[in-house]
Amino acid sequence: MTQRLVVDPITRIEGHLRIEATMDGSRIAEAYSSGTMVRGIELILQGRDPRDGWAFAQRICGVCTLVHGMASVRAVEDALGIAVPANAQLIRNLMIAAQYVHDHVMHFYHLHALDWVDIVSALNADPAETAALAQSLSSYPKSSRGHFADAQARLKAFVETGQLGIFAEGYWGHPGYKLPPEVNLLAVSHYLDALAWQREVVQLHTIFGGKNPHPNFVVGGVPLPIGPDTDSSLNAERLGRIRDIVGRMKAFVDQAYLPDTLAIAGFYPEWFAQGEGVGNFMTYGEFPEAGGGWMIPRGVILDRDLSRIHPVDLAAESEVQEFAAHSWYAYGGGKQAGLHPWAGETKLAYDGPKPPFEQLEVDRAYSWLKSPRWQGKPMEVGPLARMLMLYGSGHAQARELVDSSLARLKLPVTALFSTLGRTAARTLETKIIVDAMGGWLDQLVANIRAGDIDTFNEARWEPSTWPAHAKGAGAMEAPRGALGHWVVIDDGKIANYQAVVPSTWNAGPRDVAGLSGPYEAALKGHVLAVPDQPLEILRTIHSFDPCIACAVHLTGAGGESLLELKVV
Ligand code: NFE
Ligand code: MG
Repeated sequence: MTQRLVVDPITRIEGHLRIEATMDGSRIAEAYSSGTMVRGIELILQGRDPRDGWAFAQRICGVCTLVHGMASVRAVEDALGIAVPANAQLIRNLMIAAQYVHDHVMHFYHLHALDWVDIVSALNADPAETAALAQSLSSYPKSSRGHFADAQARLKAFVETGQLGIFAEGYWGHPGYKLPPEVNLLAVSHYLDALAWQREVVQLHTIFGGKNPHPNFVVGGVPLPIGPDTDSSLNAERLGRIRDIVGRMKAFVDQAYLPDTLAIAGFYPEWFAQGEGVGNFMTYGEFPEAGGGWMIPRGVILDRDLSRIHPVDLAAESEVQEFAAHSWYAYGGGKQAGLHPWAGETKLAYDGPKPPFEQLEVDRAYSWLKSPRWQGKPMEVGPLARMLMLYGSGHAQARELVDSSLARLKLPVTALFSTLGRTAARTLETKIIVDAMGGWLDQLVANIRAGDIDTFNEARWEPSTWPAHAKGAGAMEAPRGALGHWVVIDDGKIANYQAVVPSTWNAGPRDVAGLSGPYEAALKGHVLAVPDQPLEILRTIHSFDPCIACAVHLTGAGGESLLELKVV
C-alpha cells in the first residue's frame, strides 16, 4: 500500500471532505478528493408535486440557502412553459445577489482568511499603526485605534484563557504566513465586524422571502404581493429598508472586502502562480435581463482561451453528463456510462473499505460525489469561471476591475489561473453584483410606480393544464458555480430529479478516463513546507469554497441504514 498524506476532515468548509495525496518528497504527486457523506434528496423528491419540489430541494444546503429553491422552480417553470413576471424576476435577482454578497464575504473572512492571516500574530500588532494602515486603505468607519485595540483585547482574552475555541487547531506560526502583525489585526477585526454585518444583510431575504435561511419561493413568481400598507406585502416602508440593506452591503464590500482582498493578496504573489486546476471553465448564466440573456453570460472556455466562448445546451444529451466510475453508486447498468441528468440515477452502492480505514481505494470507488463532465471534459465552475466569462465577453466593469487589480499587484492576466486568482475573482464579482443591486431595485420601484404590481403568473398553476409528460432544466449560478436541476414530470408528479451541483463539478473524483476534476488537478505539484501542517492544501481547497453538503446531495453510522431513504 502506498503511503499517503490524509487530511480528513478539511475544516472551515460546509460538509465532509477528505483529501488524500501521494507524495514525492514534500511535493504532491497525485491528489484524491472524496466526499465522505451521502444524502438522498434527489430520491426524496421522487413522486412529489413539482410545485413543492423547491421546498425539499432547498434543504440540500444551509450555506447557499436559496439557490436550490431557485434552481428547482426554474426547472419546473422550464418543464411547464411558465413565464415569470418582471417584478418577480427583479425580486429574485435581488435575493440571489444578496446570497452572493453574504456568502462571499462570509467565505472570505470566516472560512478562507485564516489560511493567510495568522491570528496569533495579530496579538503583537500596534493598534495605532493598524489604524493608520486601515485609514490608508479605505474610508471604512471602524478604523480607529480604539476599535483595533478592542478587537485585539477580545482576541487576547481568548488566547490567555487557553480557549482559542474555533481557532484552536490552526497552523499559527507556520512559515507560510507572511502578513505583518498589523495586517493580521486588521483582518481579525474585520472578521468580527463581518459577523455582525451578516445579521443585517440577511434581512433582505426575510423581507422578500419571509425568512433566512431558506426563504420562500413559488413556481411562477415570488410568493410576495406588492401592496400599499399591509403587514404581509411589499410596501414603501419595506422597500426603504431594502434600499438601506443594499447600501450596507455595498459599503462593506467597497470599504472592507475589496481593499482587504487586495492588501492580503499583495503579500502572497507566489499563490498567483499555482493551484490552477483543469484550465476549462463553465457558466450557466445568471441575472436574467429584461430583453433576454444574462448579466453573466452562459458558456464554456476551453484551455484558458478567453477569445472563444462555446455555447452550452442543458437539454443536449451529449453535453452535461455525470459519470460514477469512481463513485459509490450503481450506475447506468455499469460503471462506464455517462448519463445526462434527465436519465440520471441515484443508486447508492458503497463498496469501499469499512470505516475507520487508513486510506481510500482510489483505483476503485472513493467518493459519494459523481464526476460531472461537459462533452466529456472536466470543468471548473464558480467565481473564476464567471469573471473569465465576463472578461472574455468584454464586460466593461469586469475588465476595469481585473485590469486595475492586477496592475496594482503587478501581475499579468494569466495570474487569474491560480489559487489567489480564484479568491480575487470571488471578491471582484461581488463588487460587480452588489453594484448591480441598486439598478434592479430602481427598476422594481419604477414598475410599481407605473402601476405594475404583478409578482405571480398563475396561468399554469393547476395540474390539469399540464401535459402528461414534461421535462425541464433549471439553471442558475450559485455562489460556488453553475448549478443545474433536471426534472422529469409524469402525470403531475416528479418521476426523476437530478441536481448537478457546483461543488460536484469542482470536487468530484476521477472520471472513467482517469481525468481529475479541479480540486485534484489544482493540488498536484504543491510543495508542503511542513508536511504535518498542510496549510498549502487548505489554501487551494478553500479557494474553491467547498460545499460538500451540496455536492452529495442522514449520515448513518453504518451504510445500511441509508437505504431507508428510498421509501420516504
Ligand atoms: Ni451548499 Fe452550493 C453553492 C450550490 S455548492 S453551497 O454555491 O449549489 O457547490
Ligand atoms: Mg446529483
